[in-house]
Amino acid sequence: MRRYFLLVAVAVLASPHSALAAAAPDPVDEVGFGMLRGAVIEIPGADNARFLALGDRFSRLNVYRLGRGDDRGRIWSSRALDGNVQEVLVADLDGDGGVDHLVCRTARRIYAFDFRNDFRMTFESLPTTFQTVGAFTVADVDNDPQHEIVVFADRRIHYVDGASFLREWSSMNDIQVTRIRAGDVDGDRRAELVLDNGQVLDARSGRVEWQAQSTFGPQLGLLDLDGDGIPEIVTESPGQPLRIWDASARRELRAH
Ligand SMILES: [Ca+2]
Ligand SMILES: [Ca+2]
Ligand SMILES: [Ca+2]
Ligand SMILES: [Ca+2]
Repeated sequence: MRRYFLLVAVAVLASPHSALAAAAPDPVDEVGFGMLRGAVIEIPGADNARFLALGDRFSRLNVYRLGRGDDRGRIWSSRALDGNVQEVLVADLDGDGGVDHLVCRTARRIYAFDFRNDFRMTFESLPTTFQTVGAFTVADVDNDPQHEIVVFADRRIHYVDGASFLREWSSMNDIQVTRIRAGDVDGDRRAELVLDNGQVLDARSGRVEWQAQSTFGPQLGLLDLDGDGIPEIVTESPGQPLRIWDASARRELRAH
């Protein structure tokens, strides 16, 4: 049966120390429980059930059905991956408008699971593909309709095609990144990569479009707060208040 996952707000389940976890934009609804990382997802259909995809301390990725009653509980568990799950995203890899995959990373590898086909693993990066994987996101960053897995690994940013899973592009210069998000943050109908180091890159060329006055920090999300169709960059650092940045105006919108 063909099923679609939609994203839901995760305020109830979000880690209480992270306001961004509740405010994270499509396609990311992150949650964290201590060292465990996951994402909340929803399958519209017969009962609009909600599910939680969450890594565990045994290096598996699990999907739990949420709710009350006897039908809640774990519905799927991966085999042991190469290290604990560090990030999980729900993604529309084929670019048809409906999400279809869980994509996750460990410290060394990227994995993709097709939840429309019993969570079949469709991609696993090889140890020769990347040695260390520090961040990733999923976005359409080029001219083909499928979305790309944007991977920060081995000091470079790489694009992995979401249909062929071939590496299509790698950046030239060494950088250090702990978080990547992607979206059209300036309204020019081209995707940008937003890095926690405060840089906004044109996704197709890798060129730096804007360097913010300070770093964005490890909690990084894109959210259209004013409803103009262009997401703002929302950032949060430990012990710091939420900050909001407008990449089209190239400035911070407010600071408390
Ligand atoms: Ca899709
Ligand atoms: Ca594409
Ligand atoms: Ca843009
Ligand atoms: Ca906006």
